[in-house]
Amino acid sequence: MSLIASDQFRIVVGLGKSGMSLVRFLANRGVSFAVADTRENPPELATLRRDYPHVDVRCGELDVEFLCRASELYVSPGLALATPALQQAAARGVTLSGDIELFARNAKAPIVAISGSNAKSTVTTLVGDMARASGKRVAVGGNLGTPALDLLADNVDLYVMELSSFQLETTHHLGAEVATVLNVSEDHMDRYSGLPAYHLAKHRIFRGARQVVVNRQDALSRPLLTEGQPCWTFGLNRPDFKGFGLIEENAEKHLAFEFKTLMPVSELKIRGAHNYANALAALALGHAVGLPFAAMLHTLREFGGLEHRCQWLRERAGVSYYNDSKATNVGAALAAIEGLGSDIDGKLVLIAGGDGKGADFKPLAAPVAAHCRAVVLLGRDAEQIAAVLGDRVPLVRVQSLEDAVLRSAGLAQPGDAVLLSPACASLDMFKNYEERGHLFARAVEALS
Ligand code: UMA
Ligand code: ADP
Repeated sequence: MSLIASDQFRIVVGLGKSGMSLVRFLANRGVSFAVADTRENPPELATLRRDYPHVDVRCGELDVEFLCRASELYVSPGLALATPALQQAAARGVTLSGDIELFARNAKAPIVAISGSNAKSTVTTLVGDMARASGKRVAVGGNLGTPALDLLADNVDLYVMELSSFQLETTHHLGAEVATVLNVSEDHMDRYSGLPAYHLAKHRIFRGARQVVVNRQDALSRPLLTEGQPCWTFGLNRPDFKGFGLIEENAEKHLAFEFKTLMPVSELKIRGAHNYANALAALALGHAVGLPFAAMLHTLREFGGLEHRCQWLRERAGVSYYNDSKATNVGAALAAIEGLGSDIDGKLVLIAGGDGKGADFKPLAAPVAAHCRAVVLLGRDAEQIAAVLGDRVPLVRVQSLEDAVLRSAGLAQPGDAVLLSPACASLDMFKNYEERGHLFARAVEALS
């Protein structure tokens, strides 16, 4: 039974994927609603007009008087809550919510809720696969793939949800069975006043959580307030009670729980220390919801990683090529440069640059100096990266990704790796990070 009173009027603000899922949800439950979008031609407009021709849609600048006709606005994660029209509506008593809030009110199965600056998709996919291998009927989505409301169904045993800070801003009470913020580093600084505001948004994930999972090596992942819930931890150091970590045995690193080893890391297909942390986080979340170790370890042995995340493409003339197009912030690029840089015999030729989203690139300087033979820069904020790198390594400027691949192939020596890990969003030059990754892979394939 829906918890929505159908005598009240709602407005869906933003008609992208999540807006369209809200439209389906509200229409199916007979709730009266309208739609607004600041864009003249939002992506789902044609679908809405075809499937719901009677729904009132207002495109273009938001009209506060119109918004104030609603008791509750369901705001797209793509729209900042600081948008003046939304703030004016809120000041006049209209509640600002989002699709995840509605999802939480209506989900009948336990929720595994996963946020963090990086590794969300990898860990969400892993936990989903682990649950499936354990025989659970599992629904996986949220910021990753299928919008949350489209996952609601009666025959689901477990929801595994990737949640962004944008989605959490409009979520008032999630009530997850287990929640985690995997790590916190700067991202989306074009939308937040600073790291504290971004951190606060992410920590809304813990509201009403029955259990929490914390990264022992990232203090910012720890809930600010706890209510005495069970707290599981993960980290790359030795674990303790309720902890997942690494134990060295017979000169080999093993994934471990408390004081017992589970399996050697050499059995994982995904490489690099950051991926050991991801495997441990997934084990902690899975264990919290009662998944058996045998199924979870089987999944870890099978999982080859996601496309565009430090994905090996090919070897040519002794040089390996990696697509890490999903590294859309500095923290992700650092993990790739340090993880891959210390895993290979040679050096990295790094391809970076794009839309920096207001980030501070300084943390790149030391790892680039330690691991890179050269850096090939492209995109809008290339010069900002160049400014922090100075003359530590040779810098090459290019105008296209194809050119970046050609120049990198010329610079790399046998034993080296060419790594696309931009530390930036792709939107200044490409449709999205997937398009950037695919074009990179095509250019790499085209190398003679
Ligand atoms: N926009 C406007 N006016 C509006 C509404 C949106 O200009 O009235 C613009 C904004 O620039 C916004 C963009 O359109 O960024 C996309 O908004 P949308 O409402 O069309 O987005 P959806 O298609 O509903 O996609 C959203 C998430 N997008 C964002 O948070 C920006 C998707 O995450 C998510 O998969 C989807 O809901 C389903 O839940 C994408 C994403 O980039 C993958 N997320 C960020 C990230 O991972 O870093 C947080
Ligand atoms: P998200 O969904 O949070 O963006 P992904 O799993 O898609 O996370 O990975 C995004 C990027 O973060 C990839 O480029 C990947 O190399 C990097 N990454 C993966 N795991 C970690 C980690 N534990 N810490 C930091 N960066 C990571």
